[in-house]
Amino acid sequence: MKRLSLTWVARGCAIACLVLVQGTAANPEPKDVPPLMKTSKGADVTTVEQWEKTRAPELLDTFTKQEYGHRVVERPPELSFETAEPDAVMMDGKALRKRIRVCYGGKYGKGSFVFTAFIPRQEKPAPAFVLICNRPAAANIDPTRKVKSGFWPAEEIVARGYAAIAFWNGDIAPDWNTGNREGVFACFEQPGARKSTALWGTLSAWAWGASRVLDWIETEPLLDAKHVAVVGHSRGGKTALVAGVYDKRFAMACSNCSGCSGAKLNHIDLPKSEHIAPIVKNFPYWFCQNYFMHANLDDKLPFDQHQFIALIAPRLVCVASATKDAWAGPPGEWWAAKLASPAWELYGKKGLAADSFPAPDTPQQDGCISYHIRTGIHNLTPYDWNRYMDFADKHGWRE
Ligand code: GTR
Repeated sequence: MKRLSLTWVARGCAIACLVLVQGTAANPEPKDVPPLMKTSKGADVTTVEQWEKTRAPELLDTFTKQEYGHRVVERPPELSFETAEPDAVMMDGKALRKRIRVCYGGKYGKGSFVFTAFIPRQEKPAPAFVLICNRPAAANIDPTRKVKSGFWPAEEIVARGYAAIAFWNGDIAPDWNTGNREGVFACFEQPGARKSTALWGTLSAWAWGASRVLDWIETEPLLDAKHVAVVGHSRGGKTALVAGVYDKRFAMACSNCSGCSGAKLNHIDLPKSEHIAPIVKNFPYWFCQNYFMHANLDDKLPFDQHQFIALIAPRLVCVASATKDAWAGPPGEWWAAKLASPAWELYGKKGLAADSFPAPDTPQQDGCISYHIRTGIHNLTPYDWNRYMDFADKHGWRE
């Protein structure tokens, strides 16, 4: 009897220690996370100057070469905007719809895509949300509004005083494996096999498309180009972070259920979540080829997604998860947001101002990083949109 109880005491201690070290199964904690505020030479980063001159550039270089790839073009010299359809007053007179064709050309070809903007009819230039739509366009971003989808609740966005702008990712580059030879790639890269393993994948290409929409926004007096958020869900949510990191003109990036290679930290044990091996097997074309060598090394990666999110500081970031979306790894998404926060602190701001993973449907929005976990499945819903707009309101976007 005595021996038995001692065994149980020992077991209890062991479990308690494990919980302390690793967190509970429901609330796992990260392990061996690569440092954010230490340069590759081991110096502590304590000032904005060190961050901006040394640490942020070296992190950006790492993510460019190891994960998302190097863009062969940013804003191309040959870029123009055409009216794709005459402007129309819609939504019971509440919105002006513009349909714009972005035309671009490179050394090897020309391309174009059309996006839709619903602009609230108001006195002041409107702040805007640009959706990178990764779902079928006709069913989700219908410019006629005959088909309405919660994925892009344009009427609600306009009613809250924001312009609702959307484009379809497939118009920039196809979401299947063409060896990155079609879409925008084909205009700017020499046809044939790629010579470098560090060239951009489609996540970066789609984010490039969002930046071209922003180029137009800057020309449109009805819009407030200083207050533009980029939004995406899942692969689009990964893309929204890429857009926010590579284009500092975006004042906010909203990464909805983005998971692996988006907002999810890799240095955390979430067995049901997506890891690098399956993502690079199923979607090799999303990344640069150098990313493939990190398959099965998630917890040994010398870099991690909190460092990527940190590159958006001191601008605004929203990270969101859903309770039934284990594949995206919600605790990993929360932890990446949390561990990115010291970058905001350098600027005298707060990142994610919360100490623990929240209960469902209780947004954490006190700092410059917003986090919420919605009850429900992997999706982008009006609930998520309203939290993003709450956050923009909170930061004075409509004042
Ligand atoms: C999944 C993929 C995820 C996520 C998702 C989506 O198949 O594994 O990384 O991006 O697709 O985009 O819906």
